[in-house]
Amino acid sequence: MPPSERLNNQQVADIFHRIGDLLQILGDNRFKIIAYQNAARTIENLSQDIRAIHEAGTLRDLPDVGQAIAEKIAELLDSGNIAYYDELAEQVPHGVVDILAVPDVGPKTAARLWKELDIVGIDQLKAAAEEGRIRALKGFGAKSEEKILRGIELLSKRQEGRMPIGQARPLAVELIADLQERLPAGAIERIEAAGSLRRWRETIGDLDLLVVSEQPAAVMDAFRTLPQAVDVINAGDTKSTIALPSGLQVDLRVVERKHWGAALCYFTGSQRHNIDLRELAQKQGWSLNEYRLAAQGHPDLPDGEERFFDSEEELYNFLGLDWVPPEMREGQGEIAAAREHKLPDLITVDHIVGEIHGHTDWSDGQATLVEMAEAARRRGYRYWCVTDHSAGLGVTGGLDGERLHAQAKEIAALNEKYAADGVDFRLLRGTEVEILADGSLGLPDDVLAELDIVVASIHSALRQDRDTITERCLKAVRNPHVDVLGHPTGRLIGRREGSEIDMDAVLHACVEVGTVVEINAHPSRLDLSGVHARRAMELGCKLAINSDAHAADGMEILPYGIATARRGWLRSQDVINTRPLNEMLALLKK
Ligand code: DGT
Ligand code: CA
Ligand code: CA
Ligand code: ZN
Repeated sequence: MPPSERLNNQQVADIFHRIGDLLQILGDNRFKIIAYQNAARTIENLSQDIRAIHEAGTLRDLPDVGQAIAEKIAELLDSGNIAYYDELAEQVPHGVVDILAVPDVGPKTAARLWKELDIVGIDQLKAAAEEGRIRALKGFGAKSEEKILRGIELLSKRQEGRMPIGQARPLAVELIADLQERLPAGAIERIEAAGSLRRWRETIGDLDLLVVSEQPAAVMDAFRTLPQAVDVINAGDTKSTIALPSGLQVDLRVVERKHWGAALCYFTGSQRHNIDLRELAQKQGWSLNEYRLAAQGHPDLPDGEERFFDSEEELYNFLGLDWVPPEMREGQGEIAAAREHKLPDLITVDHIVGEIHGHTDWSDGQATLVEMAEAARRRGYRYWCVTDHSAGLGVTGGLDGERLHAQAKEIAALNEKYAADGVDFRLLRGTEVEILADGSLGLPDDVLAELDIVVASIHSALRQDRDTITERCLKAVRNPHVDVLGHPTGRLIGRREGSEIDMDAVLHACVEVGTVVEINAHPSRLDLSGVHARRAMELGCKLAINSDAHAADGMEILPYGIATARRGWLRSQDVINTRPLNEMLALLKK
């Protein structure tokens, strides 16, 4: 078998990412760079093996894969390399590309470090930063050296191989469907993805599927021979582990029906929650494992007497607890709350009646205003606020005052039509205005004053030091026109650390002046995080959960934001876009 035979989707994607990196270092055309990056993302998100697609001759049907890229994928799969890649790689030392993995070192910096200081590797970069040699570059100082050193440290510690939940969840859903399809009806009585996926953690180490079946051998066989199983890592009678094309591993266990409650609880975790639960059981004279409770030092029962649970709820109740939603099972006080019957009534997707942050093709969105409004209506929303980017962000077609006025006319016409048709839906006028490096906003006050909702966010100069970026945010939060602080840290999960913002100071200010804080639901952001959302709620902040949709199907990712809110213990009353239009508007600053 030629070496290329073993390339998995991630490895193929990595090569296309790398072409993008090389083109950036070489200062090539922006659109070309974006084309390679998009193709790489498409490939790493595929649920099917890329080789199977190539063999079926349907590479061109993939989104973002044009003729040139399809040919390169084919070349890579057939021959094990891409001549174009080799050609580019020859022009740039290997180590220069490695440097790109250091957080906050982009291609421009890497190119300068290489050309001006001859730095061609992470070790050299580290030495240069330690010796204070980088400050010789124009625009760099002692601070930048510190930052680079911290970045190198972070890189070495970064959890390896965790997949963002936005990638892992669709894979799990598909696995479950495929497995069911490959087995006779009724063979699988129950199936659930447990582990971190069920708790909706931001990143997933591996998938943990749990099944009840009276035919474990058939289930094991179907699982291990799934087309997505590029490797079988473990093959047991009731437990197997496979690897998917992306490299993600999947555990599957088959248990008896009577073990379901205890097993689902055990394999959902988290480990900390499990430990707390086991200790509580022990105090009551029971030992808990993944199958059952067994008496151990129980006042009335002989040691070893067992209790089984059909459902998690029965297990929790037996121990005197209310059932704990999986998103809360992180060992953060949920067991105590469940014991006192004081668990919050968590927000659900159905509570959301509108969104107040989203985009159209007036800026960088893909759909028209009407298309977005109709998408919102199809979700049963009563309102949707269009918040296209302000001009000057470098985003295609950002809006200045004049274009906002033109957009206003279109919005008014649509609202009139809805009213005339007796449709209970309102489009709101807004903007996502850029918080500039000094904390001023990308649009003048008189323009902002006309809008229904102003979302203010940071997309550039994220790497300012803590004091600077906190002050910058505080200034925006305190601006009387700013209603919502959008994706407050700016992080991109697995790709970019958030800013160093002093979140507590910002949240305090939001409470003080009444600025709403966003949970951006996009699975690459989840910003605020669950931890910060809980802090915001405890401080008395008002929150909003938005998809930040850039396309007609963009609101489908809302459940990720809801789960993040649930991980932050939020209830519907903590979130303003669970309120009808007028109540929601009344909760804003102005
Ligand atoms: P991951 O895969 O790193 O995203 O996180 P989890 O939570 O899915 O962890 P995983 O896959 O290692 O194990 C799944 C669940 O099984 C975990 O949440 C709790 C339970 N579990 C695994 N190992 C242990 C253990 O050593 N002790 C206890 N109490 N529970 C465990
Ligand atoms: Ca797991
Ligand atoms: Ca596991
Ligand atoms: Zn946005």
